[in-house]
Amino acid sequence: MRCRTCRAKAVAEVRRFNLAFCASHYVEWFEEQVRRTLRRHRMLRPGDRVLVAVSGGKDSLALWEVLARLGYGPTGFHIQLGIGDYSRRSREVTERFARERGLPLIVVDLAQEFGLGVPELAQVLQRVPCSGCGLSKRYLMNRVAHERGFTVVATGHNLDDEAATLLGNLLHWQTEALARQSPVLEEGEGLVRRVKPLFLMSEKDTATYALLRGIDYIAEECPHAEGALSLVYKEALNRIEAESPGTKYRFLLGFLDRLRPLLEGTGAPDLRACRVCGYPTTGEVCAFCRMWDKARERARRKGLAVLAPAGPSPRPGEG
Ligand code: Q46
Ligand code: ZN
Ligand code: ZN
Repeated sequence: MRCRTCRAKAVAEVRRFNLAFCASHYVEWFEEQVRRTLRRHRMLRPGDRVLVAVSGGKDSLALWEVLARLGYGPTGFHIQLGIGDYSRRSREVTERFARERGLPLIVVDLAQEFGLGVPELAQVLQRVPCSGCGLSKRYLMNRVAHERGFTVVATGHNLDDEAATLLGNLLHWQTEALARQSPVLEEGEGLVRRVKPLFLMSEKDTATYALLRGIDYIAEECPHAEGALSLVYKEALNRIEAESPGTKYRFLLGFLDRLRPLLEGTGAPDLRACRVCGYPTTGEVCAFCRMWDKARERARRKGLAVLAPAGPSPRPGEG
């Protein structure tokens, strides 16, 4: 195999497009693809301040790297979830990445700010860890971005993630979730725009990019990811992809081009300000505030050490 640009020996292949590249032309191709995605979907606009959600895995670090190289001056945002060694190593890797590249990083420690880490939260709520964790991550990304004057949050979701989510939403006919599945979620009152600049790059593409750019990332998955249905969907799609390269790409793009426009506006909930935190919700009190209130109450009754919650932060519009 030869590089399609310079004919040197190829080291990386992109099967769905039948392309192969040497190391330097692969890196160039990857960054150009992301640049085009940003432009085509108007993800980042003049004057934007960009916050990148960083777990320490290959996708989020690759995204941070590309956005920095493209000149967007992104700030990293890492949540210390308190999941044992996995969280400790994730934080180390993220902090080292920021330090080595001189990039700004914001870290929020869940246990310090709200009193419990993800495992204790799951224990007191008697729910799977991912439910409280996912809700907290989504909420905090928006709130921290809003409070600190960022106009957009970028996440490292890749093609494999998005295709697996789409498959899951279709298998369970989650029509509201389907209507919301988009590479760009526009801003609203108290809501910062959310974008997924890597949504057309596969997991393998970002892993190759991270490797060729010398990014040291945490390869292990969160221990709670094991057994998640999303992994089963990914495996199923990988089997189809191996037989028919390009399936995931066509599956996702076909949905976004053909089906999603028909769902536009359906299931868009009426939002109002949460009585406690002021951020948008469909009910009186948002799911985040309700969950943490219940968790802290139960933890107190069980005699688990719970720190006082962080002091009030500015409500949307006041900050
Ligand atoms: S970090 Fe949190 Fe994930 Fe771990 S507990 Fe589940 S949601 S699996 S991306
Ligand atoms: Zn080349
Ligand atoms: Zn709230």
